[in-house]
Amino acid sequence: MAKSKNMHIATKVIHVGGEPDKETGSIMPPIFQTSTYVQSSPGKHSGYEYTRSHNPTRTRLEDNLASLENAKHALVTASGLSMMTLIMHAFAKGTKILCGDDVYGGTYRLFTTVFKDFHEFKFIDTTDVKEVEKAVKEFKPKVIWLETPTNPMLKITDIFKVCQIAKKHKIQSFVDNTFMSPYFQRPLELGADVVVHSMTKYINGHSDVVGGCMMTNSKSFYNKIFTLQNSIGPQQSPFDSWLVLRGIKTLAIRMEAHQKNAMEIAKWLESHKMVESVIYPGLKSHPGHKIAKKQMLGFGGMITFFVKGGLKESKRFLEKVKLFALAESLGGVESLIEHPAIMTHASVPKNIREDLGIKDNLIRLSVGIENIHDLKEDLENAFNAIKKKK
Ligand code: P1T
Repeated sequence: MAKSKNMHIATKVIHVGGEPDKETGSIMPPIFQTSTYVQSSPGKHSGYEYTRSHNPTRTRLEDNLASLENAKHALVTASGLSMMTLIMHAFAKGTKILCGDDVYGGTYRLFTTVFKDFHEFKFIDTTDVKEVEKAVKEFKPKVIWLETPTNPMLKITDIFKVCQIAKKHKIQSFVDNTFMSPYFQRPLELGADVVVHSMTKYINGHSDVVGGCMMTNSKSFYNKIFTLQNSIGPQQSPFDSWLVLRGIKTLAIRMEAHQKNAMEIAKWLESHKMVESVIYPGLKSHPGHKIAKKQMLGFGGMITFFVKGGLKESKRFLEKVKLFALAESLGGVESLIEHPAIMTHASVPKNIREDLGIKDNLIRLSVGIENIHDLKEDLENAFNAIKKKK
């Protein structure tokens, strides 16, 4: 087979780690549903001793993931948050971490509750490079943690510029790339040290697995995280790794389809009389549109918008959609809709939420790959239902 680094990502998702089984020719990889491996003599084995440490199905997935971000190493865990937990354990006690202010609510909760007595966090608007420079001088962080686009406000940080600052000051940089997937954004190529994903979302793409991963070119950081994963034990099950290997094969066409639908819906919402404003990186009105165009290969499938009115109107809208399912999560083939203030970002304190713009009339869409007319009709029916009840 051709060297994977020369392949297009649409080929890698199918073939890297997806090679036919050497023993039987099975075109689909076996699920090594085993906890342990037989040794021929104590300590003599084929590299697999116990599934908490290694599993051949997981290895295939890790090979695939590393190739997608053009990374040397990848490691998979049972959820996005468990990967972040391992990473937080990798830092010395008291590490200063500069973090984007609009991260996923669960990330915020993990950092500000579980790790608040271990590390020191400062949350700032990383979309403002001057703010980052100022915070680096004053706070002197050892780690910068970015999420871009952010969840749920879809704020765009210039990864290259922030990573340049990080390099100059010997700060380790991390990017949560969940919203773009490696298909639309590859932070390591823009200077980041480590990329993190919730595989639960676009990477798996079918809302049937929870998983997390990280990719890096640093052997020493990979070794650190591997040791932590082996010591703490949040490994993904062989079956779940197999499901992700199956889901990831269509990443390229799914991402294109998500983006096509999202772009059309975003433009349609922007001109809708029941909508106050729309946030989508692909719209010229988005403040980060230029940076998005520079560092992303597409704009993704996530949209947030403010419906005209308040909590009453947004609740009514969310109750009336039929095709869009009212549920947390994102990135599956089916369209989802949710209310960040009550659902995904409830663990962010109200005053901070409001400062960020996560208001009661904010609605988040994970646009699926269904027929565009059906999706628009569903939203239009829900808008009409708000009007009727007035
Ligand atoms: O759910 P889990 O696999 O543990 O991943 C957490 C996570 C990490 N990073 C980002 C950007 C995320 O959006 C998430 C999970 N987000 C949701 C469940 C949600 O509905 O936003």
